[in-house]
Amino acid sequence: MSTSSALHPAIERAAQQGVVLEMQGAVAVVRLCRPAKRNALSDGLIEALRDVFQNLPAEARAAVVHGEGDHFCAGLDLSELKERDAGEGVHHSRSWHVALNAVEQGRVPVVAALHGAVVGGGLELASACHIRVADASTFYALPEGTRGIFVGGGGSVRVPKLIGAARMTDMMLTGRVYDATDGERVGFAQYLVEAGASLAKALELAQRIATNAPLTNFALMHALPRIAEQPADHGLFTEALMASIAQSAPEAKARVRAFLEGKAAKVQKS
Ligand code: 1HE
Repeated sequence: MSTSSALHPAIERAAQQGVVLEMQGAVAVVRLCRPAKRNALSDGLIEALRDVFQNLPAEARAAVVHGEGDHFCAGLDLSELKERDAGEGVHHSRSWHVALNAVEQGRVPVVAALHGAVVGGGLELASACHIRVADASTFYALPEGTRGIFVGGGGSVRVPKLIGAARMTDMMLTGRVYDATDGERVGFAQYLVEAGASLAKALELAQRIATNAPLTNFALMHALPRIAEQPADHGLFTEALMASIAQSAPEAKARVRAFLEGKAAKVQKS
């Protein structure tokens, strides 16, 4: 792994604030580096996450997010939960929305490598990623309910899309914690691996994603979520537009030709 000297100044600043980016080939590896506080997301860390994802190096084709230490992320830094009035609270929540939108709606697909606590705002961050790989130590919770607050980092929008509003309501009303196995069963993670193996698996997936045609990745990140929320007739129309744009790209033509000429991999049972 190498830290490129040509990184955007905002990325250099982010590293000082606790979010470190290192390039591994075409994969941007983004690490939350605040293990003593279980990677709790202070305002500085949220700003740094935003800056990193808004300024990814041009060569990045996929990204991985992971946390240093024993936990992925303990959520909002509760020590910063000061006496905010309603207006300040709205702006604080909106600052999270900007940062996590930069993750979800940025330039490249993002794979979250989860382990240990994935709680509160940490779960909101994980939910903004496109793929979640959990290891056996992972657990998921939304302690906002028991802390007398509410999700504010996009959780009420993104978490129900993964597990449904009923399960999220239960988590927040009762403080229910899902372990790694049940977390995968209900839809938090698409992959479950042995303890300590989530980063390696996430990197493997990101490296594969980085070889996709960029327009395909774009369609999956930006068209699919919108189509899923459109009325069926609108969705089918948007799909037709996106499909025609993707298949008209020279890269798509070359890939299809390679298959027809027997030069591309077949689909194989895993
Ligand atoms: C923190 C935080 C934090 C740890 N803010 N300082 N999130 C929560 O309610 C989760 C709170 N955290 C925990 O339940 C536990 O810390 C963990 C299960 C994540 C990890 O337990 P453990 O035993 O490994 O660590 P620890 O001893 O609890 O914490 C180590 C230190 O990190 C300790 O500080 P120290 O100075 O005493 O060493 C903790 O105070 C500190 N720490 N988590 C601040 N979250 C946009 S809205 C989102 C709303 C939310 O995310 S609410 C949910 C917040």
